[in-house]
Amino acid sequence: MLPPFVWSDDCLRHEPDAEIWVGVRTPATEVPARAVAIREALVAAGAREVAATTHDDSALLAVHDPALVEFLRTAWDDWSAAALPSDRVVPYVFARSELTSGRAPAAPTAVWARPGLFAYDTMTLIGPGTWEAARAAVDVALTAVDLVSAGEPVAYACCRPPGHHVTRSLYGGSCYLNNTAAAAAALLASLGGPVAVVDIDAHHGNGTQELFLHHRDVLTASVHVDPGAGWFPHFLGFAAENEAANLNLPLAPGTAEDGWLAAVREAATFAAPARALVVALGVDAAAGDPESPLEVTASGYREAGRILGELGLPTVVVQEGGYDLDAVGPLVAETLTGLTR
Ligand code: SP5
Ligand code: ZN
Repeated sequence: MLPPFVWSDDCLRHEPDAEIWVGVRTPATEVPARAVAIREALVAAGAREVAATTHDDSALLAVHDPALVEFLRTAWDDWSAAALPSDRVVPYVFARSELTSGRAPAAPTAVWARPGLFAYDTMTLIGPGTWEAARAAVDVALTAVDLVSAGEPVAYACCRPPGHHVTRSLYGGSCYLNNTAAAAAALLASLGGPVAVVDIDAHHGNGTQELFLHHRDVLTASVHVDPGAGWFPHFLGFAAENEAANLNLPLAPGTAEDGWLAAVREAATFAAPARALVVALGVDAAAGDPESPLEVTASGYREAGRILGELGLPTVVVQEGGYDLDAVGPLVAETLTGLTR
């Protein structure tokens, strides 16, 4: 028996089409078909679908700067009204804090300069429907929290766009709002702390780490490909960032089952003192995924689910990455099967 999964059609409204990588427009990999494929696999496996309900902004504003939320809410309308020669919102200047010696940067007059206040890469484009989908993804995650708060042992948020790369005020890495962090904040409010976030996406959960770094009631652990080997998010995700409430477990490119599961076990041990668990479930660590060099199999994902399920904690699973369209559905189904007890 699989846990219930939460769904919103609005998550399909974000169609980035492309990402700008090294200055070149390349095809987007974070596409609506990902969520459709996962939903299909879960329905085929007999999982119960629960419609997302709308939530006010309180959990969202517990983790994000209101200025980021307001920018994302209005960015596409402002951009399209400016009739720029680009069909997506993309930054061309970046308001780095050292540019202004730490002073708050001026609010730019030009619409085309505004993304530089909040974006940290050029790959995370905003178009029509991006806001609606990103906000719906938060509602999906919070509805999964509601199910678990009401006594469901495990619930899965089938959401996109993903969220774990977003900090309090900066978006990037194909992410706009941090669904995982909002779920952790809501779970902390409903069940009490500490809450643990175990992030098994192939990439470091940098946004979630930075959001909760000094928050003793949210333990964050991340198992990911070593950014020091040349992988996103490049600037962080190293073991040197570990402290009482944060554990990074970077792995060499090519790491398969054994090494990955050993790290998942370490993350689970770190999470064990918590009262509730959020799993940031990226299935991009699988062999064959176009965005990562890790080599985990479907049975490895099932075993990871089993390891995390053995903690016996109320558990919200939030979808993050995973870009092999033929594989993402079965990988999520395997993980949830392992988690079910
Ligand atoms: C949520 C998530 O898994 N985000 C990962 C974003 C990592 N993207 C890094 C992309 C680096 C360049 N990709 C080249 C392929 C161009 N389509
Ligand atoms: Zn990822």
